[in-house]
Order: sequence, then C-alpha cells, then structure tokens
Amino acid sequence: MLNIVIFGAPGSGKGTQSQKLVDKYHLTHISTGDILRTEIENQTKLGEHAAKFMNKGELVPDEVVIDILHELFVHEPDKVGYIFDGFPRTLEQGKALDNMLHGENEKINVVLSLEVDESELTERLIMRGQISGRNDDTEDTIKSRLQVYNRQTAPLKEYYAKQNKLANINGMGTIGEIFTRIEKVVDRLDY
Ligand code: B4P
Repeated sequence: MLNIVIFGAPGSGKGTQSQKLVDKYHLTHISTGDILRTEIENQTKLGEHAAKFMNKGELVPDEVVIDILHELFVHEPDKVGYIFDGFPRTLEQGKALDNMLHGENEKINVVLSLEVDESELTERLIMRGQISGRNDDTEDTIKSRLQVYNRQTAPLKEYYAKQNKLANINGMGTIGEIFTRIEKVVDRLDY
C-alpha cells in the first residue's frame, strides 16, 4: 500500500493537493476536517460536540478523531492506499496512527509537509471564508488556528523526521506547481 500523510498549517492546501493525489494515484482520501464538517451539517451528537471546538479554532479532542479513524480505515488487499489529510494533528494522534497501521502490517510511506508563509495562509483562509462561509475562516479564529498549529501540530514534524519520512514541500506558487513538487517525491517512493 501507499500511505501518505499530508501535513501543514490551516490553509496550506492540504485538501486541494489531496484531491490531486487521489486523482493521480487512486488513493482513498480520509479528511478528518471534512468528516467533522459533515457531522456538524447533519446535526449529529458528534457534530455538536466537535463544533464547540472548531468554531473557536481549537482541535477536537484526540479520542474523538482517533475513534473516527479506526472506523474508516479498512485494510483491503485491492486498496492502493490512503491519504490522511489533516490527521494526525497531535503527537498522540501520530502514535495512534502508527499503531493502527502497524497492527495491519502497514506503515506511512511519506509525510508531505506543505510549507507556506503565514501572511499567505491568512489571505487564503479569509478568501475561502468569503466564498464558502466556513464558520472557522474568520480573522480571529484563523489567528488561533495558526497558534494551535504551531503549538500542537508542528512538533509532529520532528516525530516524522526521526523516522526519515518527512518531505518538506514548498507550498507557495500555483496549485499545479506545488503538485509537480509532490509528484517528484511520491514517484521516487518504493512501495
Ligand atoms: P481542515 O478541514 O483540515 O482544514 P484546514 O487545515 O483549514 O485547510 P486545508 O489545509 O485543507 O486547506 P485547503 O486545501 O482547503 O480542518 C478544519 C478544522 O477541523 C481544524 O481547525 C480542527 O478544528 C478540526 N480538525 C480536523 N482534523 C482534526 C484532527 N485530526 N484533530 C483535531 N481536530 C481536527 O486550502 C485553503 C484555501 O486556499 C482554499 O480556499 C484553496 O482554494 C486555497 N488554495 C489552496 N492552494 C492554493 C494555492 N497554491 N494558491 C492559492 N490558493 C490556494
């Protein structure tokens, strides 16, 4: 299997590049952000709980997202692999993902870390908020999401660097230019 983690600050283009990876490599896409938003839309108990955190720009508690992941990951021989988008976001989640894959004799092949300047991130998210009306794309919430990223999520880079799995990708430029950089990394993988 080819298992990829796509990693980066809010607005770094994880969702955008994941879609291109799915199209080219036929991977199964797991976006915890999309799943949580669907739960909110459907007004489920889980959605109501998650919204309390997401609307403030905070992370949803680890146990909630780890449970979601366990439900979604299915090890099937005909699956090409997975793209984990927006998961893991904490060290705890990273360890849970490794344990789950290990139990299936699988592993993460590469972690693509999209590197984008903070001013560009803020601009992209404000623009997305105006278009999509996403509740968490407001100026105050964006600020706290960036702080949460730097404090809770960025330390995961060291975790994956120690495993020799981290690939830093310049996430500035056009969507196509960034995807070309990603393809170069993925096409070199042995899987
Ligand atoms: P996510 O849904 O993961 O969203 P994101 O980090 O804000 O955005 P992403 O990086 O996917 O950006 P996109 O491609 O859309 O998370 C939302 C929230 O859910 C979190 O804050 C958290 O509360 C909760 N959550 C999710 N997973 C969790 C977990 N594991 N644990 C706990 N909580 C969790 O790109 C952004 C915008 O930029 C788009 O409008 C796009 O069109 C534009 N764009 C993309 N690439 C561009 C480029 N190259 N140039 C110009 N614009 C570009």
